[in-house]
Amino acid sequence: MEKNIESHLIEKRVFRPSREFGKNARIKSLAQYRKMYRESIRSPDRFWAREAKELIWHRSWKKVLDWKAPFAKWFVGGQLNLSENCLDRHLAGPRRNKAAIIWEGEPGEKRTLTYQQLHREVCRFANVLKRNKIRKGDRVIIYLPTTPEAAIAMLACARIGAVHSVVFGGFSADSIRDRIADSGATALITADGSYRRGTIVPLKNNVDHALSGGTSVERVIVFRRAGNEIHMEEGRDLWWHRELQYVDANCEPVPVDSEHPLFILYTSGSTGKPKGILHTTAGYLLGIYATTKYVFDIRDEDLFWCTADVGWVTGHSYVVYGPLSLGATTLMYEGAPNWPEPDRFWRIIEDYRVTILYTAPTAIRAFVRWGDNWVKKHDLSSLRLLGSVGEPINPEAWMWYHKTIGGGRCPVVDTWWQTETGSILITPLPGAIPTKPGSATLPFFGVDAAVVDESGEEVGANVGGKLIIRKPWPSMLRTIYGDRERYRKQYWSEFKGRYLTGDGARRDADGYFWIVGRIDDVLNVAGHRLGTSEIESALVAHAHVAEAAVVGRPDEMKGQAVVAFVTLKGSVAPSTGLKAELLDHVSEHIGAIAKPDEVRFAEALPKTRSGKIMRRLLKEIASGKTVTGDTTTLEDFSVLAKLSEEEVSSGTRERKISLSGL
Ligand code: 7RM
Repeated sequence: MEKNIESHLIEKRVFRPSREFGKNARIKSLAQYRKMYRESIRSPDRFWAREAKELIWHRSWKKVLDWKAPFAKWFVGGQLNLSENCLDRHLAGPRRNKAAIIWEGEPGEKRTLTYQQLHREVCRFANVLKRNKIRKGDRVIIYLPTTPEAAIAMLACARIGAVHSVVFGGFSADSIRDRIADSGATALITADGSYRRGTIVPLKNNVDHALSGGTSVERVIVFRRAGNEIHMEEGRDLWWHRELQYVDANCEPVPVDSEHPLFILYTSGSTGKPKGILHTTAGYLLGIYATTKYVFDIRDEDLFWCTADVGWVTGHSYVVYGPLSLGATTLMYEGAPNWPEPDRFWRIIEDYRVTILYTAPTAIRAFVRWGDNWVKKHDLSSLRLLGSVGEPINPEAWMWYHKTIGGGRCPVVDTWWQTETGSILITPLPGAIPTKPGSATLPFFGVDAAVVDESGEEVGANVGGKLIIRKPWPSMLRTIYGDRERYRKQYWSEFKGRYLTGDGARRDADGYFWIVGRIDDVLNVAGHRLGTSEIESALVAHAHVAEAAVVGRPDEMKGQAVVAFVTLKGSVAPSTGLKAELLDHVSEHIGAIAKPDEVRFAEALPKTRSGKIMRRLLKEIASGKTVTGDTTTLEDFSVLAKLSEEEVSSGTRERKISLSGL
């Protein structure tokens, strides 16, 4: 048996929910959370049935869960419609004229759609889909910027039972073509262009390339966003606004079975072709409904801003479906966080008085690097709750977020989940669960999470291992589209009947989860198994470091040598002296075992479109190889080229900022 992952960085700070926050929250105390959690694990059927009764159904379910591992069916026999749950049901009362979506474009345009208006637009666009022979079960690719039209297109698909597959607007023609081929989509919805850091991204152009040579796509509907010159293919391409002239605003929601497919979202496997993660209707809706309600404790008065792009699962669940299913107001922003200046987010929060902000560690680390002055120019006193998602958040970044953005008064919810899980699985509840910087804390209701060793045995406190989920949960993926065998193998075969997350983690003596990164990234140094996040967090805790990525390089003596790629804050220049200082710093914080064998200063780190550091590529660079693996999810190719140069010259060159997925 392999050794367990060791933990050396122990965080001692604890932040208890304020009495004020707890008083108003749905879950008010740790005791209340524990009681409900116990019930949700002992009697999941009862627990989830009670939650599901808050949704609207056309036909009630006969059975809550049918589990023939690894295939789950939730709310068997039930029928419902997701767009009806997000729209129609809010029209009867005072929410009818409340803002559903508040949108700001990168160039500065502002739009607000009330629930009534959004309902109308969704009905009209659903009629456009029907007019173009798109039927229940058909797959539709959505390749749009983060605009209300993205939400409208998604909800219109759901209204008629079509299955959407949103492709992130930063992806290339090749990625679109692969996703069309895998899904067999017959229609595609796009825009002429979108704005990114002041320039126009030629979305329609990319689509033309993707479709050249022939695909299953017969119809392309084009939303005019940027006004750039584009080609319209006769007989295939139609303008969104022209199509609207032919339809009325009456479109009854089509009731679908609970297990009717809702969407396919592609994620890159670390190797091989992208996986189409399939989510179905009732379970997914319930997962995002319950987490938006309890984790963000969302209220009618809130303005909720999740900064994710709609092309990422976080955009699906917490920009669109979660907030709308609760009748809340969701803010959408199209562009980059540093356009025209690095204070765009803080400007938006001040202008609209955002109350809940949900963003990613990669963004938070960038804000730290850009400096506090950009924040201090703005009044952020409207904020009451902060969230983080996407990567482990380094304790120093957490502390900065809490103090500088949250003014020390906002709870921080570090939410762990995956495209596959559909909704948040491990997270603090803001009025109930004390937080520790860097920990996602405790499992959400119904989530039976554990950390196990190679043989599947649960490990003791502060011992690292593999993070698994031992019971099915409503918003779990149902399969990899078109490949049930890959689904079984990838997620359910290592420990039979248990879901393998692929992440490494440990639990501390309070049962809190600390995610230490992807299992593939775990280092093995002289027989010690080390998670990457702890060494990275120690580096980020140094005053001059903005970001760090730690990887292993084969080493004859030690098995693996530790290589740290480090980016520095603002005006700090790389130097040999600083390298030595960083080595000492890690030794002091964690111990000599974790001390990097090599520190390499970099201008930027290679990241996925959603901001996750791609350690796999750094591993190849660290061992002197050329990069061979899949790089289709890489945000900025120039970063790779620069990293391969022997050493970054000193002095301050302008840094490329890679945050397009936010
Ligand atoms: C929502 C999303 C999933 C992977 C996951 C982790 C990492 C996400 C956290 C986190 C530590 C967190 N979906 N991850 N959230 N690691 N703490 N709070 O990110 O499919 O794109 O990625 O992201 O490794 O397995 S995803």
